Amino acid sequence: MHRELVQISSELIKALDNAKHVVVFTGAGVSAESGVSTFRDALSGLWARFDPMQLATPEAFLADPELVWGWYEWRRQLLLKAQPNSAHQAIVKLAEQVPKLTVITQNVDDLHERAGSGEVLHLHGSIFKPRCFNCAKPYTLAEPPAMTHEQALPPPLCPDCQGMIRPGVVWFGEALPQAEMEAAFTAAENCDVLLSIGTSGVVQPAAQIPQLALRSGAWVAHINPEPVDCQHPRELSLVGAAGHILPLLLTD
Ligand code: BV8
Repeated sequence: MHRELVQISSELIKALDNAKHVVVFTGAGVSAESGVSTFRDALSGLWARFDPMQLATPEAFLADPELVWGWYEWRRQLLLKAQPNSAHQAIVKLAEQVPKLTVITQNVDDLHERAGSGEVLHLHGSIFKPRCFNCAKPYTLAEPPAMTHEQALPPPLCPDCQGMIRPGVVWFGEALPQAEMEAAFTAAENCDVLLSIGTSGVVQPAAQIPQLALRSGAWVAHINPEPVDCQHPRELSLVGAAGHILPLLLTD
């Protein structure tokens, strides 16, 4: 039988056992085993010819609101059908095993919350919190239209000012929410262990968080099927899927 051995250093286990504050920093990979395509997976259907970086911008939305709104509604509909996976559940269990755990996510889904994580710092907003592009008033979405196929959709209009409703996410070129960013950076500076789970570490300024924790004296473990190049004795790459690796880090 093929036994997949994941070398989890005894120092990391000791650091976790002694940790007073653990930070979990997640990217799209933590939702991959829920069937949610990661941000860099090829886009499908109508949007296949686009790079997500091109679509996830205010310029793209203003240029073609129906194309961009349709993409988000398609993603929202898929997310409503997705379930949290064993990685999300292991993070909830970890929170019961350490004195303090802070969850920071780049994801716009609500799978951490649906698994049972309490406060989640969303650095890139939420696909479930749309607002008016013009007056920023929050908008309550009805159930997504039954999109039988990937299609462009006209965004709803704001009941107050008739502006277009936009997804409640942070687009490229937009500032991250100040309060969440400050809380995330403070947590990274004050934690003993940071688990960086399922992120390609490309998007700034979120990508600075693991290095900030490292510089502040924490252990940093990257959990990813792709090995992550580590430059520091307290930085480790645990190669594998989050849903497989995270349960290994829990005490019984
Ligand atoms: C800003 C919401 C300034 C939208 C997203 C400095 C240097 C270079 C560039 C910049 C810089 N500063 C700013 C920039 C520009 C830009 C940027 O970073 N560009 C990069 C890409 C070149 N940043 C910005 O524009 C940011 N804004 O800085 O504003 C400013 C200040 C003041 C005033 C005005 C402006 C805003 C960035 C936010 C963009 N929005 N999301 C949406 O979702 O539609 S980012 C988007 O990418 C998602 O949130 C996603 O989470 C995120 C990052 O991607 P990952 O999560 O890492 O996902 P990815 O697919 O890349 O990787 C998945 C990983 O999982 C892989 O490694 C894979 O191996 C792994 N995996 C797969 N399966 C599993 C797994 N891991 C574990 N288990 C598995 N089973």
